[in-house]
Amino acid sequence: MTDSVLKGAQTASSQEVIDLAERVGAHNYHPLPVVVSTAKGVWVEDPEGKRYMDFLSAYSAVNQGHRHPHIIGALKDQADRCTLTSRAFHNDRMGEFLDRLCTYTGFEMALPMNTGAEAVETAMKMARLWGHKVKGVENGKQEIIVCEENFHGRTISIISFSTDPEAKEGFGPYTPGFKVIPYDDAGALEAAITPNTVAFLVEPIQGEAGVCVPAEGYLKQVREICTRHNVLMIADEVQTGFCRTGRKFAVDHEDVRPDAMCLGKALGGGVFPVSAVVANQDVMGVFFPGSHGSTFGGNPLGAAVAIAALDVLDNEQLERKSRELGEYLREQLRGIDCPRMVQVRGKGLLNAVVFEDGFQAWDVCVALKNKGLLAKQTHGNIIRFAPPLVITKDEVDHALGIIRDVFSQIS
Ligand code: IF1
Repeated sequence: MTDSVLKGAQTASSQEVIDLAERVGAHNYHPLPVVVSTAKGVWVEDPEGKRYMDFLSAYSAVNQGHRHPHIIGALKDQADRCTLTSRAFHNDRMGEFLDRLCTYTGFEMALPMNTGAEAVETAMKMARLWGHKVKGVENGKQEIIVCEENFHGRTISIISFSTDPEAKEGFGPYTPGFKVIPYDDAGALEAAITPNTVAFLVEPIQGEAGVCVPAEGYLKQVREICTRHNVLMIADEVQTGFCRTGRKFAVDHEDVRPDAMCLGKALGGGVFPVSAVVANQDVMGVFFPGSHGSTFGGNPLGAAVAIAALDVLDNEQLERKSRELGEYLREQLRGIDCPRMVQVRGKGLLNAVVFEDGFQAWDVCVALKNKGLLAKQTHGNIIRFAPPLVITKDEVDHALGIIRDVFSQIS
């Protein structure tokens, strides 16, 4: 899997790499003690040549697998032509990219950004402007409703409505204009809406919360309530989008059309940060020149990569693979004899194994790593299993062998 040229180039040991990063890097993460130096498909390799299966997929940014040849080809091709123009000029790839994205999502317009958090910020600005200009809410009074245990990114405005103390405490003053309600509770949404409510921002499956799948019918009820009160339903599909959950988008499981979707992660095919908001003209039409933007948003390199990333989803039938292999993976995980495991949940290849309250899964993740599988715990007692969607059934079986091995040792 490793290109021979790269092999010689990497000389530092894993420990040296970790020590250097710990010394000069801000300590805003606590990663597993593993260094990835090369990667292909489902597999990654450390500087010592040990191979691991990637069951995190960069938090679902690598749905198409590491270094997919079609995407890398598009990246190299475009790198040889033009990489950045800014939006002061047109580039010859952005329109084609947004057209492909609109076709893929079924929306009329798209606004390109770079990271998921920027897509969420963009959607919230769009909702506030729409609320003012179209719904007639006085500027400064617009309210956006969000859910407890949400994760939408790391900007000041986004963490202002986080309910995770680690993400929020100490970063005040906070941005006003948000109301927090329980997740998976349509009644709470209805009760929270006022004449000033412009939008409900929701993850169709909550990722960071531990892959929390709402009750069937929740998103349909949300859609109905938002429509009745003239409130925008904004789905954050940054993590759940692009076939991760076994449908193109997680809202598709309930055949729900939100008014806007925030997209990111896998839109960049695991190689380049590309994000976007999609909506119809009646909502996105509120933007005018000067109202929003980004130096890198819509850049031709990202556009070329995103087009190729969308190609791969279709060409390799990743929607179907994600659905079928996800069902198989959950069924097999449920069959593992491990008394401290209390639940296996998820959709498609976005899955979590929940252990008893108070269980510390860090050691389990280290044991999985030592046997050749990379996964990360969340909330201490939950382990996410979310491999690239290009994984084969044989590879899933190989992973299950490692997981069975490790889980059966848990006392
Ligand atoms: C970190 C979790 C995943 C997201 C949703 C927007 C964003 C994210 C639904 C922002 C980002 C990340 C970022 C990463 C950890 C992570 C994560 F553990 F927090 F929940 F994916 F599982 N909306 N999710 O999940 O996108 O700006 O990062 O591109 O450490 O922040 P971004």
